[in-house]
Amino acid sequence: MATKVVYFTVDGKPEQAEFRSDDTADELKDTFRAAAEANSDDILKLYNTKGNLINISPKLPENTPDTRYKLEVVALHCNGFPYYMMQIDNVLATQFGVVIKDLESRIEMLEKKVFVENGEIPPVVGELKHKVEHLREKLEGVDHLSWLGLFKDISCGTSLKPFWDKTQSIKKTEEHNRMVFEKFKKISQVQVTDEVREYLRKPTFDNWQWDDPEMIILLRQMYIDLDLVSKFNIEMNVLHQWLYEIYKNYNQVPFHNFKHCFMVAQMMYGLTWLIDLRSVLDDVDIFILLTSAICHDLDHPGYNNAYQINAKTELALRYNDISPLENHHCFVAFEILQKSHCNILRNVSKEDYKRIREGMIRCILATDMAKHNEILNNFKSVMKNFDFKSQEHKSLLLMILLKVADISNECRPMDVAEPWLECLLQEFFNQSDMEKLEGLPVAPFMDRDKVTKSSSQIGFIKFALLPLFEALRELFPVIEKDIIQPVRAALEYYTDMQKALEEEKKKGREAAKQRMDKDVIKSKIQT
Ligand code: LUO
Ligand code: ZN
Repeated sequence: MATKVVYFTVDGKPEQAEFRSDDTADELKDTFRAAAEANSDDILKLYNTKGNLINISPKLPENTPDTRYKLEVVALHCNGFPYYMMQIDNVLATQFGVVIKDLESRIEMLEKKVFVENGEIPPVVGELKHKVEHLREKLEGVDHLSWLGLFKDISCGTSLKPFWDKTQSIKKTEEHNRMVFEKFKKISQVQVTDEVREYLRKPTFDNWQWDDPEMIILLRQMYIDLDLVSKFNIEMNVLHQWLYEIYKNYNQVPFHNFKHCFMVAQMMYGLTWLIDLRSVLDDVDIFILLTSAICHDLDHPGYNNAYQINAKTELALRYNDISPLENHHCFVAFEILQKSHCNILRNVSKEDYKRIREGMIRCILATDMAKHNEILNNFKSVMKNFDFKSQEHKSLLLMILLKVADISNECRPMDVAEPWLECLLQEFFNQSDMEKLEGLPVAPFMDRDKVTKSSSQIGFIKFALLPLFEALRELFPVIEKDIIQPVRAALEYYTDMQKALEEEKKKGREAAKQRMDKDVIKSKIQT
């Protein structure tokens, strides 16, 4: 019986295989599997010298050592990670089309096979088709996926390069950062007008009118106008470098980006003046509040703790599922301060540094909403006889103030707050789409098929925002008019929106019922 020899590479290693022309395709595949040390359910892909995928069968034409085929193994599953995600690497544009086609043709074959045997297509095949279609849409439009894997080590012993690619993530590009820094340096010589400095202290401040370099200047202004630059001997160029490092370490995600950092800092700044916090807190506490607000979401990936934990990302692993994101934000904040040229703490005393570090860690970790009720209850318990001399009472107050600033969008004018809700829901929907694709649990308030703006806000305002703000009002009644009233107005706005939505649905149901009744009557008349 004639035998054939084919030459190929696997993982860059030269191999050759000999087989008989009456061998079956599977036997030939097993030979290739053995050469690639792949297991039985891995997918094999053979490319000819032109880079085209070719079928593995005994009809495979013989070749020579210098026209080798290239064999690739696609691990079907690895750490529960579906193989199509393994395929996505920096040659995404060339490969993923093949992977999706691979998937679609396999489903086609499966559909035919099942139809022939059972005379029908079971729903599961239809669902699989839908999922692959959805995946194609997601991947074709995706620009956040590669970030997803930045904290997910998926190499797990396969020959495939990890699919994420650090240049292709939600990180800002070098030229984008340089352009922002150039404009920032240019305008940093300009004095901010008194009118803008006044406006900057108001909860009505509208961030949508300002670009990133301008917001960096306004953050600098906050340190100047709170006398923190002088009190902590911060050299101006160090402050500039620190603000620029902060800017670079916020990512291009829909909600938890540099604008959110600015908004939380601006709300903290506004509360400082509205309540006159400097009359009850010392400079170190004021510094902790503003600096924690600026640092509190550093390097946020746009996927929350539940995702990090369920998807077993590197962050969840590193922080043992304990507030992985907030721990990471805090780590990045102090990693930046390790660099002398942007260390705004480099001239503070050892004891001030210790207080500042302790205060920032406590405040940033307190922004984990999973700790919301625990922190609020602790604060309420000390509220009864709050002692501004007690360090424990004051540190609870600082945590509450940062939490208030962090989730306070709804106390802003509707045309400032509503776009923020859209950004938030966009980020939540990106996450829940990905969770559906990966078969991970999906939180109802993130599911695009379940959430409406009004439904998400009514519950949130009633059960998270108002209880928090009303607790703070016990200590500082001055926040009633400028902070709490606008939130009540927002609650009314979303309640009315919800009622209108329900009316619509009711009308829709009634119209459908009338149509049905008419059809029934018509059919009765015809029979
Ligand atoms: C609360 C929160 C957590 C993570 C990320 C963003 C937010 N924020 C908001 N959530 N920040 C501001 C807002 C806001 O105005 N609305 C909402 N609304 C919905 C989506 C919601 O219910 N969020 C929510 C509620 C509780 C929770 O953990 C207990 C996490 C998110
Ligand atoms: Zn935040």
